[in-house]
Amino acid sequence: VFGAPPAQKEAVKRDYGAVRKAIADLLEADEYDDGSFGPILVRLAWHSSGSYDKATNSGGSNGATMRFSPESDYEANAGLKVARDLLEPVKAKFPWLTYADLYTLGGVVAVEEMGGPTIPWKEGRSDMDSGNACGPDGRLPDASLDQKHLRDIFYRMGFNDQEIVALSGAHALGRCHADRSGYVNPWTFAPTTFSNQYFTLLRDEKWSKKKWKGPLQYEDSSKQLMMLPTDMALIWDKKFKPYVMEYASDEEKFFKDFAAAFSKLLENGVPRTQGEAPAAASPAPAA
Ligand code: DDH
Repeated sequence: VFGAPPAQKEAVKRDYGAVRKAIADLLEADEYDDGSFGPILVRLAWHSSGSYDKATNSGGSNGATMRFSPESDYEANAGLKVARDLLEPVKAKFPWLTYADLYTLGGVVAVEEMGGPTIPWKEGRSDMDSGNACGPDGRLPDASLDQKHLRDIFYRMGFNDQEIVALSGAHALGRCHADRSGYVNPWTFAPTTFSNQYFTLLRDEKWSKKKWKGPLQYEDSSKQLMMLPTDMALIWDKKFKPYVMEYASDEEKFFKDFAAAFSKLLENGVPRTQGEAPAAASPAPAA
């Protein structure tokens, strides 16, 4: 009996393992910053996603709208062109891959390659083809502000206090650049290793105001490290502080909570049919 021909097999095998490898191969760079593009890829994934507004279900990683003006020019996104340009050859090699999936997977691979936890991630984001869908400016946190601002920004995305502290632990990675944010220096002594060092330093170091003409930031006793006002808010606020102390003494707990919160961040606003989202990205219970 001759029935209909078997459904055409998808012409291109969507090999995400090969994509992950291509991203991992880009990370090491002796001449760049502290020797890795990992931190800036994490920041790209975060800023692509952190534009999410739960109330209106707008913004977020779906769409990869940061490729377009005005979002590409928002002050908070200064410097991220480095990360977007870095990923272009990966997009060229795998044309079926969306930018929105690439920008989020870039952060996931970077965290994992720098020694962090496995981050539940799933493909399925689509790309917008213009800047019409860019969220408004001002949805990302302003480092000069306080705990009230942190809560305004992150509650808007659907996060609770524990998740705010866990996500902030990403500042174990990377550094500030005077020409991008106005701030200088890294947060930790190992800025290309994912660890709980951000929390141990917040807990153990004596942080004082840096004496300089730049924006208010804090420095440790060696004067090599930094904290932003919003970082300091995590130990000054009595509800945030217990999580800082917990993550400083229990790196495994930090890794577990970071993986869940970062996965949720990258899922925010991504249209999914029920049961389709990666397991750990389901909403965390309220604190
Ligand atoms: Fe951040 N971040 N971030 N951050 N961030 C900067 C760099 C990096 C704030 C401000 C700054 C998160 C939260 C906050 C990373 C990841 C994450 C810089 C320096 C500023 C300023 C930029 C520059 O000069 O190049 C503020 C404020 C907050 C907050 O209020 C909570 C979160 C949630 C993440 C995350 O990934 C989950 C990373 C990585 C960097 C290092 C980038 C680099 O180039 O190195």
